[in-house]
Amino acid sequence: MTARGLRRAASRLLERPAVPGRVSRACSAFRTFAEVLRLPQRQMTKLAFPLRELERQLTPDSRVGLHVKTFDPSLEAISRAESVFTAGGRHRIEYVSSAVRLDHAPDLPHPEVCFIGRSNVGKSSLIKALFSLAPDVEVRVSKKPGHTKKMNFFKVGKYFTLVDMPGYGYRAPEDFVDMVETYLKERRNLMRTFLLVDSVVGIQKTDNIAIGMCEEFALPYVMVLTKIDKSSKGHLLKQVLQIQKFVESETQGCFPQLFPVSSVTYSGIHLLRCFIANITGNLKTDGL
Ligand SMILES: Nc1nc2c(ncn2[C@@H]2O[C@H](COP(=O)(O)OP(=O)(O)OP(=O)(O)O)[C@@H](O)[C@H]2O)c(=O)[nH]1
Ligand SMILES: [Mg+2]
Repeated sequence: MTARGLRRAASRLLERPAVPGRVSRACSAFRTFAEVLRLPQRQMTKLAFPLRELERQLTPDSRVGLHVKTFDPSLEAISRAESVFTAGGRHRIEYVSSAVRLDHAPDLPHPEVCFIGRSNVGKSSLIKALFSLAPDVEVRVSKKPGHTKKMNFFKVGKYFTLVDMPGYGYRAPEDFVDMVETYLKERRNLMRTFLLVDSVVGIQKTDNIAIGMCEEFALPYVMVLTKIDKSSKGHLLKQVLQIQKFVESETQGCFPQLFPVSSVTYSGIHLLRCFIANITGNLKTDGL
């Protein structure tokens, strides 16, 4: 796609209506991995490794390929990664600043990861769940699409920076394309982009445009399937298989393993913490 074509496609990211989400209840349990480890085996697996649990639904001969073992850390590695996300002492996890233009973004030396996706897909909620062990950090979420209007930068001690992006699609901010496209194209320390897809509706047209953008800019990105507490196992399995097939056949830069999560039940949150700690170089890889 030419730069102009991409820009035209990107401007369509502003147009599509989002599917309204249900109001979610707050959940304070299972923030820490120690709490998850105390659960009976089956429940523990469901929370820690949602893909592994889904795999049980398949007949043995069709299991190949669902639970891609590209990133398959030990329980011990997941526990260790938690310290990166736990504020305390000199390890401060804090909001730094917001920006509507890349040249207003804070100049931080650490590796950076960002979260993109349709408005209302659950970006801010996911970040809030990831930061639930840093109670002083305020991440604002809303049931109304288009809530996050700026790029919000959070510093995770001396380890990395995390960026909450405005959503594309329905009620996206007018300057979305200039803001986000420029950020994705030019941010030098951007290490990984997390592209969130709603498990209830799967990949939508606007998601395809965002995927096209990540591919065009040769970004390494990872797909996260959100709100898995809202879907039946059967529906979730169908989505996972469809998206994994799509990633395998249609993408170059996308990590082959999908991360299903729920910011309500904390399913998949601990694994994702471990993945982020790992890719930002903050988890020793031995024992993974
Ligand atoms: N059931 C359920 N609801 C969720 C989950 N994650 C987010 N939500 C709800 O989805 C709505 C949107 O969440 P946000 O996190 O604000 O979505 P966002 O992607 O940041 O939206 P914008 O800032 O508008 O782009 C809120 O009502 C959340 O409570 C989840 O895992 N499960
Ligand atoms: Mg938001």
